[in-house]
Amino acid sequence: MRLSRYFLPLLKETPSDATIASHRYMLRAGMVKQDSAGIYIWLPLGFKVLKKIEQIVREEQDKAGAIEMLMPTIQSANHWKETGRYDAYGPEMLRIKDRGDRELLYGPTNEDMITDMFRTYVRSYKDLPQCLYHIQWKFRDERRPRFGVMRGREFLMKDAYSFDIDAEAARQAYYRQFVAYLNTFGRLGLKAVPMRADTGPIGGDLSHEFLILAETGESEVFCHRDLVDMPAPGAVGDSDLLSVFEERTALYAATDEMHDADEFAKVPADKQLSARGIEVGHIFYFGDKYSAPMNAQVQGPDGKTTNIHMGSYGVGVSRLVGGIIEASHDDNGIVWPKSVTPFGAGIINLKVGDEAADAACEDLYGKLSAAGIDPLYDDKNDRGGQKFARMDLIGLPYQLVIGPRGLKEGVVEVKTRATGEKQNMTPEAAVNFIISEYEGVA
Ligand code: 5CA
Repeated sequence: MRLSRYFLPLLKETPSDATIASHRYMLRAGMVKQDSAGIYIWLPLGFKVLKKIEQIVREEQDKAGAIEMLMPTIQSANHWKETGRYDAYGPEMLRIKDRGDRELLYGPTNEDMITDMFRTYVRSYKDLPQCLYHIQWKFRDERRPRFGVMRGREFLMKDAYSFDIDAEAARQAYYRQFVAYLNTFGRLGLKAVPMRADTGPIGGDLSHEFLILAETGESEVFCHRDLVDMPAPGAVGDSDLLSVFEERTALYAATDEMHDADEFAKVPADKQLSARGIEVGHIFYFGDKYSAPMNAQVQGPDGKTTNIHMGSYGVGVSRLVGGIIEASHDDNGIVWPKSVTPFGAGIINLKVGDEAADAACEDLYGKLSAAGIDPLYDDKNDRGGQKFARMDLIGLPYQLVIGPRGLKEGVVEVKTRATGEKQNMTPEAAVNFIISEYEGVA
């Protein structure tokens, strides 16, 4: 992409209502624009990151055997009346009436709808287990939308739903999603810690939240320090799911609501970590909380009908855009992990109109594009300082700086955004360096 042709509306001033880094940088870098409280327009740069995160979440769900589908944003109130949640959910639910006075709502989550769908088709244990997911916009009329996309009213969520014959099988489904979450957050460059959590309006008796630690997080958390740096487990076979789950949950970790001070006191003092965190995922096992009132039953091998055992598994896809920035930024702007960066590298032409600089930039732009690096070429006629600040703000992992002076020596400058390290190399070496840096990033 050529910057001169792109739509990147950067802000010079920090908007006064943006109190945390991710919110400030998302506005300043032209990623989002607030349309009304908690509702955002995703501008091209922000949308690109959102799509990359969504794709990683999707790939890890697919690897875990979940199957993608799509449910509508607008739901009939009838499903919710059947489960008793229509009244229970309260003012967070946006209730709508159509022209025929029928009660509808903008879905805050989909347990009720998917349970209704599932019971329509599935009657036998032979059709289980099953796990279905979608990545769809949700609406919750939050009392205090804040921190930009982190606590929005309209937000993008991945929500998966598992269906099993009994509690044991359902727990296995839970462990499988638990492991998929560790791998998903690992690929996003995050250290997300699973913690025992309250189930809130979703219900159930087994639940974990995945939190990334950040001073600006809304949740208060308590955990064993060693949990924070545990690497993602990678591919885990069915027979090893439980042991990964047990390994991760053996050490103390709980959110505020589930915190047990006496248990926490048993953690060695130098390993006790009390911190703030951002909840980026939340998983639930709730058995027949929805299937019982909705009569979602299957016939077992013994001919008896039983309620389907269910769980649900959410990832805050749009919240993650902010969460990743909270975890990875400095005073100059965002520092994108390679897996979700909106462009692979920036090319800065220090003297647009100079024949040698223009030709070198075009050549680098063509080569990096052909290699799938998706570069952003700053071909605008601005001052160098402005170009450097802009490129630092939007946070691409690598910057190639090309000017007539360097070219006379046969070199361009390669800057690594995260470390600030600068190296001079020939244009060919720069292209190879960047290609090699992206090897293995999936
Ligand atoms: N049905 C279940 C799981 S599918 C559910 O709705 N879980 S949840 O309420 O915990 O939401 C799942 C994830 O969505 C949360 O972990 C969080 O990352 C994200 N999320 C929740 N509310 C918001 C919000 N107001 N703004 C942005 N993201 C949110």
